[in-house]
Amino acid sequence: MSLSDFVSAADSIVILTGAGISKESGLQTFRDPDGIWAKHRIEDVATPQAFARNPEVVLGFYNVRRAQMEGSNIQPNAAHAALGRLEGFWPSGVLLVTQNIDNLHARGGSRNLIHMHGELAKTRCNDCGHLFEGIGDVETDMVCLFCGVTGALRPHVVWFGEMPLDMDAIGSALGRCGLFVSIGTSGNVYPAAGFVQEARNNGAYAVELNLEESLGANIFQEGRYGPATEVVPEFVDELRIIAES
Ligand code: BJW
Repeated sequence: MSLSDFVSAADSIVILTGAGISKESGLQTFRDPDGIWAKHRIEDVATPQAFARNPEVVLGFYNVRRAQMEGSNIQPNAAHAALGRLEGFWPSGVLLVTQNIDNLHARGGSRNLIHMHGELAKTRCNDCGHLFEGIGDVETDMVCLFCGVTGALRPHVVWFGEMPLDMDAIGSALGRCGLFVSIGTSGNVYPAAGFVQEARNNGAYAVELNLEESLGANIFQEGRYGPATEVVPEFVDELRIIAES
């Protein structure tokens, strides 16, 4: 059996990505042994309560990660680029939903892109909700230039207990896609970890591309395991053959 037995060019595609796709670009994952959660406690840096309790620590955590992301050594890799190409040739629509807050998918050429956990390059005022782009480091004494409130600026990211972004658009794409692909995510965090079941309930074929089996690996009909820079371009090449046949 091959992919073309389950997928046709008439199927729209939803792709979910996680930190594993950016690992080979030099950004850390969360739950691998050398990951971010091995050095920081979630309760200290990734909840609204942490920000209320100790905004300096939370802002500092994201200032460091923003500076890392903006380093000249951090570039989109072959997996990001392959997904950018896929959007260009696939005839029936590709929606890329990323849990990542880095900017590597856009820089890799993807345009139909939802950042469901927000974007590190953006800053939001917790008071008026205004979104600012590209203002760099955020400090507690900064004033929102939109509403004038001091100390309310925060990274535009989704912390635990907060609602992920664009869930309606994601839900409707999951409801009509013929192929669901999950790449580089451990399947620990909901609602993203539930997308595969949602897509399958609606009849989609589901494929996991990851370094190792994720928590929900048994829900996928197919799994291909290896570094994203190898398995993703190979998979996209197979989709190109289907698109052209
Ligand atoms: C490679 C590779 C290579 C390595 N190539 N692969 C019980 C049941 C259901 C839900 C809940 C529950 N209890 C609590 C919840 C809700 C909670 C949740 O899911 N908790 C779980 C821990 C149980 N979820 C939420 O709170 C979410 N909101 C929500 O549910 O809203 C509804 C609601 C609102 C109000 C009240 C109540 C409910 C929000 C989740 C926010 C997640 N935020 C973070 C941090 C913020 C952004 C940031 O700082 O970057 O998002 S946590 C962190 O995990 C980050 C990631 O996006 C997310 C997912 O991680 P990811 O991408 O999967 O990374 P890893 O490290 O886990 O996995 C990497 C994988 O790559 C591994 O498998 C490697 O093997 C692989 N890999 N190298 C390919 N080279």
